[in-house]
Amino acid sequence: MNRRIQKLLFMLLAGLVLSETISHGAELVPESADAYQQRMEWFSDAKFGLFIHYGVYSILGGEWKGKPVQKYAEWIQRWGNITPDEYIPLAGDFSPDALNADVWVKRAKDAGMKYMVITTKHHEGFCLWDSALTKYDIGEATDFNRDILGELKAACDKHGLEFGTYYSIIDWHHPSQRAEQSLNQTPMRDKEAYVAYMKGQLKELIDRYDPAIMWFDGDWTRWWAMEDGIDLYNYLRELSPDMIINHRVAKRKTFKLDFVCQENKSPGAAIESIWEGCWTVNHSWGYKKSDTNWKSSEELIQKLIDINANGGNLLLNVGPKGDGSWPEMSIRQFEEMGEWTSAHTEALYDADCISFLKQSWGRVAQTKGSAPASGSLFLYVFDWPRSGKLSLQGVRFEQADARSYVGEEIPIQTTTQGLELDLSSVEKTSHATVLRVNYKGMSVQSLSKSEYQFSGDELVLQANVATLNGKTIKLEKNTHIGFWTNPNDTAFWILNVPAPETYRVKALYACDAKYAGSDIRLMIDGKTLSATVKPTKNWNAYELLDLGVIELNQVGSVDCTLGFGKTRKKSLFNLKTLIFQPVDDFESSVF
Ligand code: FHN
Repeated sequence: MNRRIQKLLFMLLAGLVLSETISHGAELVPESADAYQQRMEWFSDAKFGLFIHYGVYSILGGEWKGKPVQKYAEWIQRWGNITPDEYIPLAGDFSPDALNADVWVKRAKDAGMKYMVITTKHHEGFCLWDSALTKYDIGEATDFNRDILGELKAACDKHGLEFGTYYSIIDWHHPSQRAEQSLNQTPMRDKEAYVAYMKGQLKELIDRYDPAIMWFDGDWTRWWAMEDGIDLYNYLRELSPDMIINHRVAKRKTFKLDFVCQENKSPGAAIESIWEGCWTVNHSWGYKKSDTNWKSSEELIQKLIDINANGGNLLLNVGPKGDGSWPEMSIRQFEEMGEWTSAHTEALYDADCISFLKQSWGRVAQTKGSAPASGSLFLYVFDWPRSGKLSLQGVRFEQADARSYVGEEIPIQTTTQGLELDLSSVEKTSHATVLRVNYKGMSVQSLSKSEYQFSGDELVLQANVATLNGKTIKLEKNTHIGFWTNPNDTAFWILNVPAPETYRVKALYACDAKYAGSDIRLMIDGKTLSATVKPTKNWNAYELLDLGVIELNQVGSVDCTLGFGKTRKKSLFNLKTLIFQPVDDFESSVF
């Protein structure tokens, strides 16, 4: 059994998960640890899934009246200030004639995916199935007479994928929330009626399509409380006892069952829940013509390995065009991912998280069934060592041998650090080379204490993804930004905000006493945070510097620029990471 499941089971048995939930005034239906484990088993082994954002917004492709609208395309109604009178009739143009469910699902299967989740109703409120509870759906608001969810479910059954349905708690179309002029406010006028509507629709989805996952979103809205989520969770568990529900059914910051979703971010370590990372292949979730911010296949493959090595599944998104065809780039990304995954099925599906083994050159996992007494490790090499010698650090073996993925022996040497593999005769594979180490008697040599223990809820900006502007500033050893000496030097990131929230911002930095004392200034979304750099022991001793609290009240991307403030010493600091920790007692004032 995988370590994170063991831990979660322990928590369940100890009543920890339950007591946390009960303190919010509602009680979860009881479920034994064994039953929970069984229900989650396929999901824990799945590793890779397909996310589809598809709705009326897909027709617009992120443009309104001929002009691109900022941010996520599925939010166009809001960011384009489109009134309901203008938006609702657009559904009449929804005619996905090019949607071929078999082709969609086959693409996912060939990429290595084991499940899919499709937006059956996103925030816009349009339903992709013919619901008896609204006319704003594919059955009545369009002339398109196909049951696309039924077709996708059948294609998933045929190709052996699990079928999941996304359902937004926020609904900009339902009369309880519809705003008259714009969407700057989404009030709640009749919660009882809306909850009954949701329950009725969710029952329809379950009765018709028997989804393996019910994937919620929009839980941050002020009128949706923890007890509402628990009540809905219980209702669904009764309707479909084997179905898996994501934690956004309640309040994502507190509720951890059945699994936790990390959006466009990776925790960088295993977390104490079963989890999934959902990621876009460019920037927007819904199809956006102007969004050319495509991730490379290498980035996507390494993301999959990274998430899996930390015990999560990758749910990778595609935003099909209005007619149901996929953007060419997504098709190519999927094909290229499939080339790697089909050549490495064992390294993908037979691997378990062993996240204490952190290596600078890539990731490590263990084969299922491995134990400290004997087993084997997969090494996923992202950065090929220039010396040709790969150092596996922090671990000792009584006996070990190393092999290439196809079984050729690799010379090894035991060092004070761990094991050194001589890769001179090993052929490099594009995107990530997989090696194996078979061992007897593995012991962890040193658990190097990291400067910051991530809880998994933070947003993180790493040094190596910053755009650096200025004369002297540069990225050193791929780990930190240094040589920050010129007053105009700045680091720039785009931060993805998954839900409106207040964050405490901290910098993981080092600064020798001789240089400390500059002011730093962080500009985010038109707001500014500042702090004065305090000395740390030396240039390599990293500590946390508190920059204060900031409210980010919109979903999507915001610009972050970091540089010198008023007071300037010879150097600013060395910076590894900017960490955004959600502040607990925040309630969104926008939604
Ligand atoms: O607002 C949505 C967004 O449009 C998208 O659906 C993502 C996917 O996880 N979820 C929300 C933001 O958290």
